[in-house]
Amino acid sequence: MPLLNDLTAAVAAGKRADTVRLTQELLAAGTGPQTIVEQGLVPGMAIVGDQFKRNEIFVPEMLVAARAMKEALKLLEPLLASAGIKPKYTAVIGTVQGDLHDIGKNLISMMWRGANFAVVDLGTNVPPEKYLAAAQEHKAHLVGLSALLTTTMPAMKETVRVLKAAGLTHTKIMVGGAPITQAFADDIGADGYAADAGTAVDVAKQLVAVAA
Ligand code: B1M
Repeated sequence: MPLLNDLTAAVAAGKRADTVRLTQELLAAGTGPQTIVEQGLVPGMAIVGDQFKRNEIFVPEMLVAARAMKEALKLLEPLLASAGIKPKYTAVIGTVQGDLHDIGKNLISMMWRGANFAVVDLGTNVPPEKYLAAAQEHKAHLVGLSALLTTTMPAMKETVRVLKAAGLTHTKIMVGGAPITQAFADDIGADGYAADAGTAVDVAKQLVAVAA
């Protein structure tokens, strides 16, 4: 549908006013809110994620696109809620204990929302027990840990240990952040690792597909 394609392009370009207008036009034309999310907004954020992975765009452009999507979601969320439609997968995310950096974590959170995950953001300086409680409470398919300091990498390791020890069978753990590598992720027993926000969406989708 041309309007859905226009919406995808508007989100990818971070055009907030166009994104809202096209969402309103699609609703007025009788398009369901779920279709608008899945076939209009989510593909737009997927384009942004791919461009970011290829270094064609940078953090500011991603933030602008995510804000455009957020404005459209404000219109759609009440309609989705009243129709009882929820995202299929839930993710919990936070920056590990002792670490106050949240710009990267917020980007991942926005990109996961853009991929139609329900995201519970625990903020920064999150102790292992808080991740565990949130994963249990929200029956999370995915728990995301971010760390920006070499000094907080042990907190990431401890969080993975606590989550694994709890035996959450359908919850996968994904880690990332500037000092984190695939080798470290493997070493601490995480289920997945991503180096950037675009890859974090691909890895999240792979992990939940296995967990579900
Ligand atoms: Co801090 N800081 N900082 N800092 N800071 C770094 C990380 C540092 C490398 C700077 C430096 O020395 N060159 C250094 C760490 C050195 C090290 O550990 N080896 C450092 C330090 C030392 C500190 C303090 C200790 C400084 C001090 O007080 N002496 C202190 C620590 C406070 C604390 O956390 N307890 C501190 C404080 C701060 C500010 C508060 C001033 C501020 C944070 C503001 C905020 O986040 N709200 C800050 C900032 C801004 C930085 C730099 C400049 C930028 C970090 C950033 O936001 N990058 C950083 C130096 C740098 O990176 N150039 C630095 C942009 C962001 C989009 O990237 O977070 O890497 P990033 O996220 C990426 C990927 O890593 C990945 O995807 C994201 C998007 O591509 N990713 C994931 C991240 N999380 C992921 C999770 C995933 C998957 C992928 O799955 C779940």
